[in-house]
Amino acid sequence: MKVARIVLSCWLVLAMFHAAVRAEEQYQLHKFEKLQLSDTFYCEGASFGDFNRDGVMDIVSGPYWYAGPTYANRHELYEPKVYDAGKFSDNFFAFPHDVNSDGWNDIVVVGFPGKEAWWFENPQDKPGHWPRHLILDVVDGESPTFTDITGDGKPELVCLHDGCLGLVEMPAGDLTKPWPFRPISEDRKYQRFTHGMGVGDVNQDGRIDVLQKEGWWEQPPAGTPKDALWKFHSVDFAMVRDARNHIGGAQMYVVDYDGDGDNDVLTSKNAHGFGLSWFENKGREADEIRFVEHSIMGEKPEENAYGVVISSLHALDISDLNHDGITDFVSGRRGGPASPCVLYWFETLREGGHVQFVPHRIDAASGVGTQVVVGDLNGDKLDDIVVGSKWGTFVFKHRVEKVDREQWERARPKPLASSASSSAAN
Ligand SMILES: [Ca+2]
Ligand SMILES: [Ca+2]
Ligand SMILES: [Ca+2]
Ligand SMILES: [Ca+2]
Repeated sequence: MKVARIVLSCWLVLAMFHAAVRAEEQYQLHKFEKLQLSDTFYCEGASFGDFNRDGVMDIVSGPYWYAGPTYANRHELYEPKVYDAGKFSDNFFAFPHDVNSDGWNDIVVVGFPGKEAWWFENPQDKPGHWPRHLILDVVDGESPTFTDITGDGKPELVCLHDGCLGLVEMPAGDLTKPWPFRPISEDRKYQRFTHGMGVGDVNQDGRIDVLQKEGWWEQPPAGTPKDALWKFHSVDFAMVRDARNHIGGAQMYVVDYDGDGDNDVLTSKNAHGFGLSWFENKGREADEIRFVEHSIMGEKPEENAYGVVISSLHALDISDLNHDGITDFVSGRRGGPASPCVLYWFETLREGGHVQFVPHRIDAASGVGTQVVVGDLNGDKLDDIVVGSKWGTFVFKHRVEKVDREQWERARPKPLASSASSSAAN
């Protein structure tokens, strides 16, 4: 009895503690302080890494890296060229990585779709432009990525080339010679402006798979010969063409949104139009994972639970921004300064098995390019946002403001009438 009472009182204290923690977490506002590093259109993306080895994260966007923590001083990687915001630049993605393992972060740059990927070699604090080395002459697709999906500890450039989906792996030998491309799909006549791609373990076998707008490619088990093609699983993630023949979104993500233990998929539907959906994993049927689409946002306010419409979602990144254990995401509109370009974070909520995405507006004069990156720049455990777009280069520094319940409720995005919100969730 005594033991039971002690257990019970411990449990009560614990429950009260949890309630207090939850209440405190509930009344926090997530604010983002906008820092504009440049107002010039040099590139379509940005990222961060420590490029001068002072232990402080720096920003890379287009021809410059900006030294943290103030980003006031910038340094050229290569000769800058200014682009017309009505057109496109020659720099779509920057992926910091110590390519040559000399302890200094280099930068992999993917250019305009159908053009080259390069790596810029960090000159180790020496002045002048960074030596540039060709990785691949033609990188097709609009959302390539550079990350280790094979599990060998070295990142691969995941992209389209010669009509195929495949991997560009870092060679064991001379890294300054072009790197080999290895197809993982048959020739599907993919072209340079193919939209929508992501990586993630769709079937949870511990091997990272690759997703595109029309399905996913299953990475074979370790030890499979490297020239074996990956098994294709057809799923209509974003196959609806619009009037201008646009099809497919941007970066696609594999996340268990509904918390039922299996992996779901997030994708924008049309990187030059409208639509954003998550696809609920419904388990296997005849040995194929079946997905059911839930629209998050369409082209009319009534197609979003909060009445939000954003077009041209050409870059997304995921992170648990509010530390509630559920992965949120960041996206926005890609476009020139002629019209407003918003940046949002979408807070993922699970209530009674129902998944909701609460759209929080961060800004309306930056948007995204083709790459938006979320990560902790200053070590305060709050994920910040880095944007390179036609509007320039931006850092959105994340901070948390503790407020009372009334202030919190006032700041909360308001859903449309409940009938609209329940229909929008279907
Ligand atoms: Ca630094
Ligand atoms: Ca897998
Ligand atoms: Ca799930
Ligand atoms: Ca969260």
